[in-house]
Amino acid sequence: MHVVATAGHVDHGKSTLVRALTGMEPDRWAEERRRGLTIDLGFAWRTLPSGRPLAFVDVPGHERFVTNMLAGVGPVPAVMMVVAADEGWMPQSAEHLSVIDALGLGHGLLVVTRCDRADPLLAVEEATSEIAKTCLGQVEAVTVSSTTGEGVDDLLEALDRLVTALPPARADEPVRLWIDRAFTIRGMGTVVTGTLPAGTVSVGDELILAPSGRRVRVRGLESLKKRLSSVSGVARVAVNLKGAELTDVARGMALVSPDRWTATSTVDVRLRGAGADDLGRESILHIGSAATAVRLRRLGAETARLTLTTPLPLHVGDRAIMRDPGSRRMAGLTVLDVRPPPLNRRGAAAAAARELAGWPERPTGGALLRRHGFLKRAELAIMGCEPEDGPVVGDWLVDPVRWNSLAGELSETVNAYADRNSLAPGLPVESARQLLNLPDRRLVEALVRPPLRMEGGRVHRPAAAPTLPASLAAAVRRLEKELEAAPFKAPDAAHLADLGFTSKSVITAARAGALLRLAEGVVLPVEAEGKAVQILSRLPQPFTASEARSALGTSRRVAIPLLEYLDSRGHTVRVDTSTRQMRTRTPG
Ligand SMILES: Nc1nc2c(ncn2[C@@H]2O[C@H](COP(=O)(O)OP(=O)(O)O)[C@@H](O)[C@H]2O)c(=O)[nH]1
Ligand SMILES: [Mg+2]
Repeated sequence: MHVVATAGHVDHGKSTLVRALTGMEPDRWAEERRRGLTIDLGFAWRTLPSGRPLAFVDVPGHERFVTNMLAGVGPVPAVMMVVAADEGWMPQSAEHLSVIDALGLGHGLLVVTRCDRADPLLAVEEATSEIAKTCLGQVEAVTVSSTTGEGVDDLLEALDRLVTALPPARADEPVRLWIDRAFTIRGMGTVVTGTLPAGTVSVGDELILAPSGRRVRVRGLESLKKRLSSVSGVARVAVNLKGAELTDVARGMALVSPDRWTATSTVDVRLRGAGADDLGRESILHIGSAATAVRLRRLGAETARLTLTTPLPLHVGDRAIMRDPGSRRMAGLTVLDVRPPPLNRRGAAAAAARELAGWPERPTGGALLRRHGFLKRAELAIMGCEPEDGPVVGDWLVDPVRWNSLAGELSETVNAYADRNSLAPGLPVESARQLLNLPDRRLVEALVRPPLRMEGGRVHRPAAAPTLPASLAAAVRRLEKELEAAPFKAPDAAHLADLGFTSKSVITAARAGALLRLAEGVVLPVEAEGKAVQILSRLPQPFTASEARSALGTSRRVAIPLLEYLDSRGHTVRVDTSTRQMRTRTPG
């Protein structure tokens, strides 16, 4: 099934058109029929010439009911923009089109109605050029008269073409059914309806009512008045709920899959559209059928942190609308983070803005990991992201750059502890966890790499290294100094001698952990290991030895044994004969 919403100025013939197309009455309320005015959403459906069922969500055009319009269009993937031939482009046509544009709806049709009253040519031209400026782009235009029936068959053909072009919805996505109606049916109990954009709902499923978190069960299901045992999006569905009274449910709430969503009241977003700069600190956030007051704190030119009055089940990548009902200013937004870190420190807002500025339109798991450092696999799923790579420890996913710098911090922390407590047997793991601000002790344990070691629940540094003879220590310092700017330009044999090394003293210094001896005569300072991991983590993965060589700014003589050393230390892993990748993938 497919679902299409109407849009357009009041009295331009949207409801009459839906009636002409379906033979059903979209204006459900007596008051609507008495006043000849759509106030709330209407629902109707029919079978297209191709045999496919198509449902319509008819929205009110009057500006007073724009919240209802937004609730109807919010979860729907395609629209029918309606303009009357005898009135042409009007303010509400423009406002509805901005809503469509802000939501990023990419599929639609132009229908010029009331063609028996006026030549549609001008209205078609005007509307086509307005629509072309938005994400709908060039749309097909159909002219009809709902009273004479002229053009209705052409419109049905055009609707068939429109739905054929829609990208298929995925049946395995997590369910989020925004509720647009709730009522009771005698003998059945509570029923809610909505447009299911993707995912599958089946009789017997347990779902969560957001934002309350109440667990409910699907007792029965209907779509287009047919009883079904299972429905996949896109579809209009009516769900008979067990575990909820009518007073527990309302428009704007959502039924969601357990463990796949979090109801959040703080989000970081990217704003877009002409109205974005003029939005005040208070406005209304509209997504799906929900509308809630939000406070806006600007981070950067395009990014902001929103605090929601009512928590909503949101995923990163969600598109929504911010609208100020007073000034009617409006902007579209994309959700970037649903669990943003607090902005406590000075300069935290500016840092967040810099960080988010580079994020892709649909945030990736890598970007979220870079920001949060560590996330459990399940947390990433709840945020709306599939992890790109396997967990590092238990079910923890880790940002590779952060992970690498933590290894250094752990070693410093352990050394500092040992210096202060010369008699104590190593730093307790729990203390290390707290000092490094890690969420799980297992992460500390995984960070312990030679020369550090774990013993008796404590992290120990190596037994006091044999101190190097002063002349050798001086040679090591000269090497370090010389390679400060070019850490992978290992000196050749003659130059090593100039620095004060002999082939024997190189081995002594390497054993003491004062330098890295990668191969006969190939020597680097110990910091080279961490620096190499950092640089290689930023390469597109996997990479070849020669890509690694040029990123490290060195020669094959150094690159090949260095890569083999990194393999042996577990930083890199061979993918095939010519490529390697980091064990934890590149963020981004
Ligand atoms: N002559 C004529 N009148 C129409 C046509 N379509 C709608 N109307 C009339 O236009 C008025 C507004 O129609 P309605 O469907 O309620 O508009 P909506 O507010 O966009 O839903 C009503 O009086 C309709 O009878 C049409 O194709 N031809
Ligand atoms: Mg109407």
